[in-house]
Amino acid sequence: MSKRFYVTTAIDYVNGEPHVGHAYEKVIADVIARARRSLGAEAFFLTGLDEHGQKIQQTALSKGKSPQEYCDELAITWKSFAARLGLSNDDFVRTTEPRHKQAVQAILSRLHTAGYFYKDTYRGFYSTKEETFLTDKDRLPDGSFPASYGEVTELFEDNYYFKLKDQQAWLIDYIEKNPGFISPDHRRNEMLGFLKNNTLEDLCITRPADRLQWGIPVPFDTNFVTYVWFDALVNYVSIPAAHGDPVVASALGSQPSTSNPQPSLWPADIHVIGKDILKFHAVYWPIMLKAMGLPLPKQILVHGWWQKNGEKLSKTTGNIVDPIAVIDEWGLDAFRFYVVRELAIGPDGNWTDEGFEMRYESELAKKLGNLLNRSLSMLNRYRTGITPVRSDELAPAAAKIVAETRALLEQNELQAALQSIWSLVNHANKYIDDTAPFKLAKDPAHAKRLDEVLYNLVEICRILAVLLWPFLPGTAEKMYRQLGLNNSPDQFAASAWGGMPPGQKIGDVTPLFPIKEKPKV
Ligand code: ME8
Repeated sequence: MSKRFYVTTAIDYVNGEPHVGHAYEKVIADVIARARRSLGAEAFFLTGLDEHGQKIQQTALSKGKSPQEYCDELAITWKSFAARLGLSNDDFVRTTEPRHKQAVQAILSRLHTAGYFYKDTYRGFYSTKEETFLTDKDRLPDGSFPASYGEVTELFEDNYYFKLKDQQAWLIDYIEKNPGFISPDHRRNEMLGFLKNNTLEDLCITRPADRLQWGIPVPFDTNFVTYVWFDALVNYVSIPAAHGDPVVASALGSQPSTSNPQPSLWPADIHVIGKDILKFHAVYWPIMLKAMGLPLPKQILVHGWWQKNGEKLSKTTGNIVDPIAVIDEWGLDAFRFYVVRELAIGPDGNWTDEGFEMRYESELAKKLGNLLNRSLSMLNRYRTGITPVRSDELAPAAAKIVAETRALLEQNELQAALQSIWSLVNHANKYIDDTAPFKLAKDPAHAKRLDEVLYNLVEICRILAVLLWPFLPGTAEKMYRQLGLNNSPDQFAASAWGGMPPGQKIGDVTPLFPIKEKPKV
């Protein structure tokens, strides 16, 4: 049975504030999913929310709500955030849903029966804020724990542990033999360094129910709930299982749907995550999967973190970027463009309002917007808005950039793909300057040459819409409407030269990215 291309994001903590870092990650995954669909693959894009844990329980109770009520309210904000980002996700997982909880419990039962877990008593320190146990290695030189852990309490409690000690050697071997498994390379090296220089501690996969009720009950011992990370990571397979994925169903011991057999999703093609949660994805998750008898994801794609004006994002200091405010003011595609164009997937990025406005004005309004506007206005003025006969003058230049963009999209080099697309924008703007259609229009003897130039310009605009669709879907659709085309530019194959039909009447011409008047000082 065929396999669908499957891309996921980290699932956000439901009690966090949606910020530019969350938005960036979701937009990158969306561009990847759309690019694959445009290239002809059947792609499935999953995002969602991480809803269990002590912090949620505490906050909900302090507000006089049940944790579920509290999560339900917050989930509305996050779902509308996803919609405002224009995400084309095929599903939205919430870890409090029965379909997810069932999968977590099935996995726990199977791994318990297979002897992967043991029970032991823990005595030591615990950070509720990070929901993690601390060791002496976590202490500062003065013996205290860093403030980032919040209040640290001493604990003495029983828990279940996942044996990790025997797992280190195969994982190192796997990462070494599969160079694309963790991308970019420096993150792969970071993980190899970690695995080679440390002995893995067994992973505590439960929390006692008398301390934490807001978690998935452990099926073989109801005195415990599941550790949030064990719960959260499973979303990547619980949703495929819910969609009838035969590979996951057999690992979970459930029956795949025979009435409506689905092409498999697992293994995921790409997990898009931020740099801070790499260890969970590159160490614990592969070990969990191997124990379940499931293949590993093909790639963990690790992005960097956004700052603003060179400083960490922080609600307390007010150093924030509110993606919704930016979208309200500048439009969704301007936001999507800036984050993908500004930051390659890997390094950290720095948001500046000046940088945003500069890219808006120069790259979107002046280069792309003006190209379409000038081309269509000239077609209106000189040819009553009717596309002339086909001419192939710019076909070789377009073909070269189309091929380059395709290769970059296939490698998820999104920033470079945008650079490549803008090289076609620049080429076409230079073509206007070089051929000077406004001069040609003055002399009827140049009518044929003017026809050629105008056809080449509208055809380049059409091809640009196709190339831009995964990044700026709304803009790409608008470009097609202005060109008078009724279909969607959502198929990469339409970037082949000659798609603009001669005799086509173009649509209404309006600026794609209006220049904002600056207040006078
Ligand atoms: O870690 N810039 O959730 P989360 C870029 N629930 N990305 C950022 C960022 C920033 N300033 N701040 C956060 C969790 N992120 C878990 C994930 S997955 C099974 C469970 C990224 O809400 C962060 O790196 O804290 C992560 O990939 C995502 O936002 C969600 O972070």
